[in-house]
Amino acid sequence: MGNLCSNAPADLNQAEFAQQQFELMYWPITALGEPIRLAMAIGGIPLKDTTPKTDPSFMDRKTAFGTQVPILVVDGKPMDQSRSILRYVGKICKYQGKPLYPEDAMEAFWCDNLIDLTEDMRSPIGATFAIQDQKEKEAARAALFTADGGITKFLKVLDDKIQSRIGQSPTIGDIYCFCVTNIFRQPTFIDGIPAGALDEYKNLTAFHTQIANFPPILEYYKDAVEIRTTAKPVSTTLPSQTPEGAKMLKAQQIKPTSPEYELLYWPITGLGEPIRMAMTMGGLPFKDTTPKTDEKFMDRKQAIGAQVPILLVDGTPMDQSRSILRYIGKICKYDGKPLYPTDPIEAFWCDNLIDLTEDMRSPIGKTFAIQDQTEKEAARAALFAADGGITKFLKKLDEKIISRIGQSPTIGDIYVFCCTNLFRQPTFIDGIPAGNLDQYENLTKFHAQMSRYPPVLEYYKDAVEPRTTFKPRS
Ligand SMILES: N[C@@H](CCC(=O)N[C@@H](CS)C(=O)NCC(=O)O)C(=O)O
Repeated sequence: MGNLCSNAPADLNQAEFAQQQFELMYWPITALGEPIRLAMAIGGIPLKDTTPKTDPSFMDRKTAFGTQVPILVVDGKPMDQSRSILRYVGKICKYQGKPLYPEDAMEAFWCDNLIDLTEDMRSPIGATFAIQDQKEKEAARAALFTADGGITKFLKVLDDKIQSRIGQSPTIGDIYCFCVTNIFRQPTFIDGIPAGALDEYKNLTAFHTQIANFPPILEYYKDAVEIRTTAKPVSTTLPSQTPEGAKMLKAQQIKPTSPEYELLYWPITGLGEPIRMAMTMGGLPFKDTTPKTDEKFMDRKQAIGAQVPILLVDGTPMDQSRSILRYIGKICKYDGKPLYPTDPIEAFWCDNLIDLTEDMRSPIGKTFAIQDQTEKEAARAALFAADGGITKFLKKLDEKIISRIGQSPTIGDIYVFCCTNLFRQPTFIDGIPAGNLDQYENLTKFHAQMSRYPPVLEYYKDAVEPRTTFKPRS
């Protein structure tokens, strides 16, 4: 039987997983735990659903695991990071014989892309949880749903994209989108969400009907109360594919044979560099386009209508940096091993590293909005103080990264390397204290390992600032 730390078989046998004991530790709310619960329910794998309400030792156990919930405990061993868990569960769970995380690299890309777009849509709510004053908090939340609101912007894109999912077999991307949009429907555990906030999104409504009517989902929510009533169908009439949805799906189904790759991104490292580096390590030639090398850059980006980085595969645009990175990881190998592991448990740890790195990187995001230079630099320096928002995760990363020393490189490693380099001098982000990563000995060893791979040495051999941090430090 597959043990959590051994290599689970690539050829997944549902019966085998049915013998493992799965327990999910999470709050009684839906939020980031619900997609995991739902994926397991669809896959028919029994799950012990543990909350502080059902287990008096919940908080002690969580403290002992030393991480955030949701935590999936498999045969007593903890797995954290909700979307890493979800991808793992998507590989071991099937609906009508099809894995919830597609095996085909291009199909998996569109599944990841839906998760990442949903994350862009969800994440603006995060900052509002810190607002103490109730009225102010509710006003801030309502503002996110106004015509020019931070969530509205992404809901529009999501409403358009979701058309391609009508009539398709469910994936964890669908499940994630379904659960996360439901937290913005009334009744919800988040106060101050305007009633009917999603009513104008017709495609999302059709999509909700489709997902809510899948038999295992209907069954799962049949006795749902309060916040979970939003997961029940509002109609039993299943939606049909729109012409636009059919067109999108066709564009997504292109199977590139010997394609040309072009990356559109700013000249900085940022979220484009992990993709550049993965393609370099995988020996995949690509055209590296920035506004400096293409005067039509902004027009082309505008016409595509997405944020950069954008990877063009034979002219077809793919967006969302980590979705692109996972795709590249599946089609590229280093030393004969794919950069995104094929084994579900190995892939889980690769995803887990990416998600932890995101937790570490993301606090810098809000400092970009600070106008006053002195204030901005102070806010950035504070993130690296002993109790700083980045320090907290750097410590965890430093602990975890030791397991990667001496291992074959993955896109998880590449992501850590590129994102930690953002915080080394010289960097394009001002106000980052010099030498602030020096105390992390494992990250220093890891930097030495990554920077010395022959294709990495070659790629950065003539690097100038800020890419000099990609060269070996000694
Ligand atoms: N979730 C997206 C976020 C993309 C993003 O934030 N892109 C930044 C550069 S790192 C940007 O410039 N966005 C504005 C734009 O492309 O117009 C991803 O991972 O690709």
